[in-house]
Amino acid sequence: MTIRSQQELEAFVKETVNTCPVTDIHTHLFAESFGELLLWGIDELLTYHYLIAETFRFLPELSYDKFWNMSKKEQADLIWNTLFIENTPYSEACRGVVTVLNRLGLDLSQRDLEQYRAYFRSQNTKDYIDHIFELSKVKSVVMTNDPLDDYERACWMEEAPRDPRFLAALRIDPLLNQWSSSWSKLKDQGYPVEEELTSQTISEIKQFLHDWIKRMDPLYLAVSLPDDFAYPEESVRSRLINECILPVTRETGLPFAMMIGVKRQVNPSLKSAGDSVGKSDIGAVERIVSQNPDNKFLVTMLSRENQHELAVTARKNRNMLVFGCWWFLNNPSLIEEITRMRLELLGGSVIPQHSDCRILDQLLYKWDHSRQIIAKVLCDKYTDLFQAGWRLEEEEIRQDVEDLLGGTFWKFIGRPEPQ
Ligand code: RAT
Ligand code: ZN
Repeated sequence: MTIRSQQELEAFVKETVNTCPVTDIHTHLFAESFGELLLWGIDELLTYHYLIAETFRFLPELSYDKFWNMSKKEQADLIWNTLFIENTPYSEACRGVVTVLNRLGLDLSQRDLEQYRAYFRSQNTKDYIDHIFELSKVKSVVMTNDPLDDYERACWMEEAPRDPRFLAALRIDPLLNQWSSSWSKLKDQGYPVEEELTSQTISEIKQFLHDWIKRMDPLYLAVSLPDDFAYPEESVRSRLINECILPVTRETGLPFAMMIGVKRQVNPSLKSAGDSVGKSDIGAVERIVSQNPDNKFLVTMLSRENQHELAVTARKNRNMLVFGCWWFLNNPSLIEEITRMRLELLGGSVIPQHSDCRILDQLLYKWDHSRQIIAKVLCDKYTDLFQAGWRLEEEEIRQDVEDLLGGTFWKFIGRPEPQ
């Protein structure tokens, strides 16, 4: 059906974006078979590392040690009181908790944390997972899978039946960023490697990657990289990229996902909340993608200052797909600005958003909030076309939205989208 008016256009775009099933291409969520790695519920929501960092800002007297020695429940109580009772929860991470509680139908007028806890206690994991996927209209999520984590590795070794909603991504941060301590872990797994990158070590690392690719069936290999990431350079990381990661991803056809611009542990006292951001050199991205045209790259950058040049670099290199508004960029004002700019430079050849959820329930807010903005930006783009006399079919809009919320990713990785 042809859209006849601007009003019709707006209503149709909003409805379509709000109901279209999503493939969430980067999360830290886990399927039920991963046991304690799957996080959900109010105490997990409240102790999200984004909220921990915010809490310390309001409690200058609170010692870091005192906080970290508290139980999870005590930490959650303190965060709730500080950010939700004593202050108004309008930061994006706080607003997220409010959206989740609201979407679950809990009574926000009471602000009664114990009542919320009682609700979550009454849920069982299996049904709750189904409920969240249904409510958020997320079709599948890509996990972050670390083969050097002992607990996680044991889960993979059990070969439990896979939940098709939870897809794998092989994360290789320890390999690329901490080789001096990781090499012995490969050795413990039976790969005869040494710290020095001898030819045997290189071929054993490649074997390690091939074995884990076979075991996990990941959709891509991924790494987060520091703000001073350089390529090429004289470094262990660059050698590992050139001699292991690029050949293995080329052979297997898997994309190499680079998440660039994190300054790890600028405040170690904040532990998992202690990482920050730095502007990176787009030249490193340009060089790695253009010198390796037979490799596929998924790229996101953490600094706002890198976003425009990142989009331009994607215009020049079709083996690269930009994805998501990552971490400190996952805020409405920045998502809007970045999404608008990306659609203007790249049309639909982009993945506008991923959630980065660590706690299952967060799917509700991260996607609700992002859908709102994606719909708004798309409406503006379609309105510009409409006013210039271009007439759109509903089916065309539906297709665009499906592509932005998953289709473009599946086409890029060259796999059929699971139905
Ligand atoms: O957004 C986050 O939760 C960060 O802590 C990181 O996990 C980041 O997304 C990453 O994947 O390294
Ligand atoms: Zn992440």
